[in-house]
Amino acid sequence: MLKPRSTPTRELVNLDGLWRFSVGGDQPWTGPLDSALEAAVPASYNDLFTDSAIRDHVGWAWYQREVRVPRGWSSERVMLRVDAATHEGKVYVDGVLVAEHVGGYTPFEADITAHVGAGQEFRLTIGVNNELTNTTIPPGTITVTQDGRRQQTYLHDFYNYAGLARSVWLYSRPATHVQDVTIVTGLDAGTGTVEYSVQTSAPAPVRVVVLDATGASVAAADGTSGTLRIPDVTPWRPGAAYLYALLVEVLDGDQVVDSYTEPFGVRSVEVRGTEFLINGEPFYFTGFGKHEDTPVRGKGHDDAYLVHDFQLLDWIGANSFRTSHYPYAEEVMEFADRHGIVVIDETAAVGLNLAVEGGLTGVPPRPTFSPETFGEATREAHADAIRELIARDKNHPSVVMWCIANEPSSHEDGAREYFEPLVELTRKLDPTRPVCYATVIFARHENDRIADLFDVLCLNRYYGWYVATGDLATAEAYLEHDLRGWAGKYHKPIMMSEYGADTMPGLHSVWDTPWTEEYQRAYLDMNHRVFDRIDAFVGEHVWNFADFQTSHGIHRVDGNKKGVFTRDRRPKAAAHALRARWKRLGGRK
Ligand code: GCB
Repeated sequence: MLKPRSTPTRELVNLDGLWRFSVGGDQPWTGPLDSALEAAVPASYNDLFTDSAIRDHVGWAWYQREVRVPRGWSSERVMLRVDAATHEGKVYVDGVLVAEHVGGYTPFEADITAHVGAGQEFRLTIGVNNELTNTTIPPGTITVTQDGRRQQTYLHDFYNYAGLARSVWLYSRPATHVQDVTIVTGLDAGTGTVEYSVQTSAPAPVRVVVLDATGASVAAADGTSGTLRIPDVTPWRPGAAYLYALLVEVLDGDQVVDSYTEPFGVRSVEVRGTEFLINGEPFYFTGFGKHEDTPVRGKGHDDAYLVHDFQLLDWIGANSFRTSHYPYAEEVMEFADRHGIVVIDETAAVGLNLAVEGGLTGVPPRPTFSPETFGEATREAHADAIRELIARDKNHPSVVMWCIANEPSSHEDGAREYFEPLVELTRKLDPTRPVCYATVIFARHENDRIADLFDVLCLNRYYGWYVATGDLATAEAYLEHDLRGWAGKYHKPIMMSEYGADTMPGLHSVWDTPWTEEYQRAYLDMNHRVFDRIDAFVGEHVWNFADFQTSHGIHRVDGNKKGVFTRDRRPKAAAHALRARWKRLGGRK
């Protein structure tokens, strides 16, 4: 799905700001919302209000505002685009339902031309539902308390923020228009190859031009698909981004009826043996699993935090991050493209794992993969999540790998049957990027059933935290044994996609005491000693970039404290040690 952009043939109106807001209500789209509340867009609604009934609400919440269609749009299609409605959205124009969408982290849009008039105002109501069930991605369970309140539980730790956490747009589009653009690049000595394919809404001649960063034309072609060559290409490299743009024009005779520009970078990605290659050169990932999480806004996108987070990534020597545990805002992906940060792009499939209910035994009280638990309907929702992620992010040079699940119960019966078709689907949709999943600690090389289907072994391991807590010597032995097992069994690159220790800033000790700043540092040092001894190792992503909000739990103190930065982005002691290591490594082993 194309990002809405302002072009010579398209206009864009941003609908962010304060919207009327309510939870519950009977058919609230039929008239003005009966509520004194206003909510900020973009933001999760949960932390905006002091009323815990709103924060903990399970079900539909409503946003409403008036919107005026620009008067010059009388011969245009009028489109409404919601960047994200978590987890399900319904859009009403005056009383009419114009769009419905399930999946909280991917965009959807509707052609509302038939319901609005140029220069006229309409009432826009958007319902968002935060319910998670066996057939949603991510999954969850709704229970009812003794006093009749509905409660949402889930198998991931981050808080189930909901609402309109990203922008809402009104835009105009010509009747005959560019519907989709796919760009696949390669490097052939000093020449860049650009395979493109354009989908239009109706058959029409198409012209494409490649523009370099100065706006100069460097290649051009006619037709809806083909391969362009850029001589003396400047590749997109980690830490040294360079972007070209593909200008796509739909023609009617000499007239340009639609014009759309898609930025792209020329780079290649390949897994060869135990190496991860970008532009043919071995790449070593340094960075983090992140979250979209800030005080008050929850998962609301915020450009100020975006800029600051990337400044901190640069400061600490991180060259990459994983979009744990859901697709991030498109602004984040484009920023990564422009600033040369490498991204592992993850679906929201986190928590397909009932073994976590068995505590550290890893023995599931009931099977994870079954018709009663996670079955075909779950897999269909998961397939949709993969389709929508790839449709949205396929042209980002920063994205070098798809991660289709976090910590599924890959050691259980049924895991292979569940995952095999999803890996096939991912490869069919994008044959150019490697595919991974992040492995839970219960899945060891001896009992995991799916690792051979994937390109890179991404391991989440917490030796020294959840296992061998406070005993780094034992943890070091366990970790090395575990990693050598995988390295010995598979001839694939291995990276640590999560390792971390909860740390209260300001807590200190001369001993190996969990929760202290010294312990976080010693824990990371121990991990790094082991990583450096494993040849097939291609990267390290610390869990987490920053502290983040979670649901309640006796092992959570106002959230997850494994951040290397606090929730307000101040460095803990470990940040300085990581910085020294990552600056020294410089993206190479
Ligand atoms: C994990 C999960 C991550 C959690 C983390 C933790 O394995 O993948 O979402 O936040 O552990 O800190 O417990």
